[in-house]
Amino acid sequence: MTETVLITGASSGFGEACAKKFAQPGYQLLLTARRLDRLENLAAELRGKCPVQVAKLDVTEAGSIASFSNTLPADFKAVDILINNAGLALGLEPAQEAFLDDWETMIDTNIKGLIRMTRSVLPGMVERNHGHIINIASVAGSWPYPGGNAYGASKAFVQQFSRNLRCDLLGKHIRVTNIDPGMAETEFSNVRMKGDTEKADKVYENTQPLSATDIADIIYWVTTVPAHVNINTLEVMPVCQAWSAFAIDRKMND
Ligand code: NDP
Ligand code: 8X3
Repeated sequence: MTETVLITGASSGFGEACAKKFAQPGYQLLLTARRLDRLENLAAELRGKCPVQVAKLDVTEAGSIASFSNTLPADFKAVDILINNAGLALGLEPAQEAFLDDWETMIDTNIKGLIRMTRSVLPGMVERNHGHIINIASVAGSWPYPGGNAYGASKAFVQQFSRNLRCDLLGKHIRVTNIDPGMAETEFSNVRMKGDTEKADKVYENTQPLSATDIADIIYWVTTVPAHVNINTLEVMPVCQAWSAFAIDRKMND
């Protein structure tokens, strides 16, 4: 049976690496993002390996998701694996200085986009009693850090939404997996630093971060364990990353 894999945010980073990983016999790919030119180039590269469809889709626009679903070719309508990957961080300012627009964009993309995609695909999975939803959250959803404010909170939503989906889907052959990557070198920091390449490069300076391929390999693996096995959540960091001691201010009472 050919599995249809729908990937959001397939134009770079984890999404693009997932497209390359799943591009093999037994799969067909639905690649979505806002940058259609990138998707078309990727599809041209992968079409020799498996069937690929691309669609411009902005997860922050409900209409974009509806028109995408309505225009899918009949043989691509039954999604077996949904990789809810589209997402972003904007800024690292402390909460009192952060831009409300940035917070709203993160919420619209990381939370509302992800639940819209899920709501659009899930009824079909339930009807067919078959499917796997993979939500990309982050270590930032579990562990606070300065400037993580709305980004981390949006990823905490994804983690709990993933667990709650499992409760609602009990009794169905539908799996839900939450993936929490740590520091990975993609376009993520460029987006977060709003195009300041120097600042973005500093994030990875003198480290060996995770690569997009590392994450794609993990995502592929969680879909290939036996059908009765559900990987609920998987947190992964590069070896060079760990936690730090509690921060304690010793000057406040001076
Ligand atoms: P990239 O910036 O390389 O990729 C992000 C992808 O999301 C792009 O393909 C982009 O496509 C897409 N995207 C952004 N906004 C929208 C939107 N409104 N509608 C549709 N697609 C959108 O970063 P990563 O690959 O690193 O990020 C992928 C996911 O992984 C994100 O959810 C991120 O939060 C998460 N993550 C990343 C980590 C890291 O260190 N890199 C660690 C932990 C989690 P386009 O612009 O073409 O629409
Ligand atoms: C991205 C990982 O640590 O930069 O979600 O927030 S981190």
